[in-house]
Amino acid sequence: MLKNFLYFTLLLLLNQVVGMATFQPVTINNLVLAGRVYQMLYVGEWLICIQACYDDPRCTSYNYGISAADNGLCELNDCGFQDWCERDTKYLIYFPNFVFQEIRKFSFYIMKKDNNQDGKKTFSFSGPNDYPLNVRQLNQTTQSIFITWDAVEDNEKNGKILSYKITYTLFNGKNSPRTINVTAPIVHANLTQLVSYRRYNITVLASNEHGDGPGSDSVIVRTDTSKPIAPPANVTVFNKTSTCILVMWNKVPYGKRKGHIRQYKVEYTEVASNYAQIREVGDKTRHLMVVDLKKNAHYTIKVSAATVKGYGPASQPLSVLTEQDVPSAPPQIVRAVNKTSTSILIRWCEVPFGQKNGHILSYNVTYTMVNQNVTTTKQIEAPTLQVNLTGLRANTNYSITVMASTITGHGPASPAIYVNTQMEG
Ligand SMILES: *[C@@H]1O[C@H](CO)[C@@H](O)[C@H](O)[C@H]1NC(C)=O
Ligand SMILES: *[C@@H]1O[C@H](CO)[C@@H](O)[C@H](O)[C@H]1NC(C)=O
Ligand SMILES: *[C@@H]1O[C@H](CO)[C@@H](O)[C@H](O)[C@H]1NC(C)=O
Ligand SMILES: *[C@@H]1O[C@H](CO)[C@@H](O)[C@H](O)[C@H]1NC(C)=O
Ligand SMILES: *[C@@H]1O[C@H](CO)[C@@H](O)[C@H](O)[C@H]1NC(C)=O
Ligand SMILES: *[C@@H]1O[C@H](CO)[C@@H](O)[C@H](O)[C@H]1NC(C)=O
Ligand SMILES: *[C@@H]1O[C@H](CO)[C@@H](O)[C@H](O)[C@H]1NC(C)=O
Ligand SMILES: *[C@@H]1O[C@H](CO)[C@@H](O)[C@H](O)[C@H]1NC(C)=O
Ligand SMILES: *[C@@H]1O[C@H](CO)[C@@H](O)[C@H](O)[C@H]1NC(C)=O
Ligand SMILES: *[C@@H]1O[C@H](CO)[C@@H](O)[C@H](O)[C@H]1NC(C)=O
Ligand SMILES: *[C@H]1O[C@@H](CO)[C@H](O)[C@@H](O)[C@@H]1NC(C)=O
Repeated sequence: MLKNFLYFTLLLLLNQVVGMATFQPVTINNLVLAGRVYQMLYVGEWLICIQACYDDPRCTSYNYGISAADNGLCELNDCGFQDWCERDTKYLIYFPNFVFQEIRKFSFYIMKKDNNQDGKKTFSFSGPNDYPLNVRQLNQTTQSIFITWDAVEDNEKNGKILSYKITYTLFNGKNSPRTINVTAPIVHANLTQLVSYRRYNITVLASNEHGDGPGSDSVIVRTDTSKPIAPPANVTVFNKTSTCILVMWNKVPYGKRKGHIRQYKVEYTEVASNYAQIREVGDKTRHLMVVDLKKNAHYTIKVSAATVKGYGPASQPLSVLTEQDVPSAPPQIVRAVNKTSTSILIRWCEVPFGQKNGHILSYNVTYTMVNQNVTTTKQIEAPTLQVNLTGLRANTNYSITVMASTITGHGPASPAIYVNTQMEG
């Protein structure tokens, strides 16, 4: 029966219309494909019937009544006969003055076959057979990932690819995935409003007019590093002395680092002078001994952490007062007045500011009869800055020193001054 078919091609016409060189259209006179008609049209010209079939991706072939008597009946079939579509001729029936033409490879556009339990072939409209290949990142910022992919292969499309659906979620995250659609033939997407330095799990699927195809394998892409958004935790000061403090801290809380922590910075500022100094340590170290501090001075301590993008916020300033120490200088300008034969009035000035090293509690005035080598000490409570030494011997050479004390002890003695008491009478 097949040998009787008259084949001729409208290749030139169809290649223009269908744009498909790989498929050989088949035209058969006086036969129609029965049972697969899904739409009937009356058209004035054969070309309109071809165009109608071409315009509808579901249309694989058509039957067209050539004679005037048939009024230009154009039947669109959702099936052809060349490919899977039942090579036996039971659908092809003799019908004079009609022409049957198959214009596309059936499976190219529409259907997908599968075998159900009783072994019969069934046909159904379906989404693409395959997923977009080579889903990959082109670049990323701290809050966006720009991805692209390859179009689905022609013979897996099952129709015309209309859009791609990108589903993305935090890797191992518990949030429900987000989805965006892009219209084919665009094969890229910019996923935005992401969180920095987090891994995202991205899949892409293609959709045709019948539905979605399978999702691609997930690709894992990390957004860029940014600066930490929180300071190191639990900044604490240990073992402070008058000139040293040991600062310790914990890591920046997980999720707030926004990248690999490269280093830490300890900033310490002497409050009185507002003089700030900075020390940096590597990422493995989470303590710093700050030395050469002023004694009995107020400092504020702040710690911050840096990624490659820079430092994040500093911790809340921690106030520290260094410990007191003994004064590092004696009371200044010690003077004596020898008004009487048994007394000497001693006056002095405070230890210079900055050398007190703490709160001056008292002064010890030591006086020695130079010739007899007899020493006496009087303790004077601060802030008094003078003492009347009484009960002295007349006309005697005394050496006198003064020293200041904090809670820690006494500082150096002032240089000795020598005073003679007045003659008796
Ligand atoms: C990311 O890649 C796209 C496509 O190659 C390009 O147009 C864009 O400028 C790139 N952006 C950055 C920030 O590199
Ligand atoms: C990545 O996404 C896919 C599809 O959404 C999901 O099946 C898979 O479990 C995800 N993997 C992780 C680690 O989140
Ligand atoms: C994407 O397209 C699907 C179906 O075409 C639709 O259900 C979904 O709402 C769309 N999603 C977005 C974010 O536009
Ligand atoms: C993606 O969006 C982000 C944020 O809007 C933007 O900074 C980035 O340049 C965009 N990337 C591309 C490749 O357009
Ligand atoms: C503080 O100093 C003491 C004694 O020197 C030492 O045993 C202790 O470990 C130090 N504490 C810290 C936190 O370094
Ligand atoms: C801060 O210290 C508290 C109490 O010791 C502790 O529970 C917490 O885990 C610490 N934080 C960090 C980030 O180490
Ligand atoms: C004073 O006495 C001390 C010890 O008490 C002694 O070291 C010192 O040399 C004596 N000085 C004089 C001038 O005698
Ligand atoms: C100061 O003088 C008092 C009284 O003489 C004495 O007890 C004390 O030890 C002296 N302090 C110092 C630091 O020498
Ligand atoms: C010091 O004490 C003596 C004896 O008590 C007294 O005569 C003298 O006026 C006093 N000097 C001063 C400055 O108070
Ligand atoms: C008191 O003694 C010192 C030291 O010995 C001496 O330099 C000074 O001249 C003496 N002063 C008087 C008035 O004798
Ligand atoms: C105080 O006393 C007089 C005599 O009365 C001396 O001449 C002075 O030298 C003395 N002054 C001192 C500082 O010793």
